[in-house]
Amino acid sequence: MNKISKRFPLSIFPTSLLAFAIFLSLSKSAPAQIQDVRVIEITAKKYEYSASPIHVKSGTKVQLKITAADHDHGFKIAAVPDGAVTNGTAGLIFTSPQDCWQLKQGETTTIEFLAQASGKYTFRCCHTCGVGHRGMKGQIIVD
Ligand SMILES: [Cu+2]
Repeated sequence: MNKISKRFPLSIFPTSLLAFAIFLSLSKSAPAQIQDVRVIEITAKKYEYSASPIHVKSGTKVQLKITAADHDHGFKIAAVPDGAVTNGTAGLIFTSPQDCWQLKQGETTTIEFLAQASGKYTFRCCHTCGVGHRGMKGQIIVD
């Protein structure tokens, strides 16, 4: 009798370990089920982004994969829709916000955000790339 009561606490150990393992496997797989990520490939070249405009549905998690084809370029976009006050409620929620993403020639840069509020979001080049630099822009339209 005395022997059994001494062993009892040990028998709890494997059970709690198993519960912990189940918890870990569940918490790992959960985020993928909540949101689908839409991957959109864009090419940046003198002096345009293709394709543009880009339409996405509100509530979509978006991953832009931007490849600078011919030269270094940049990517600058406001988190609020065109015409809204700059300190207004963000419509695009960026995973890692940046003022200007640098797009290196020949490389692909990934920019991730949640398209939360509908509207037009104009993006433009923020790396001086030549005579047409100022006109190099595109649009994301959240429907
Ligand atoms: Cu430019």
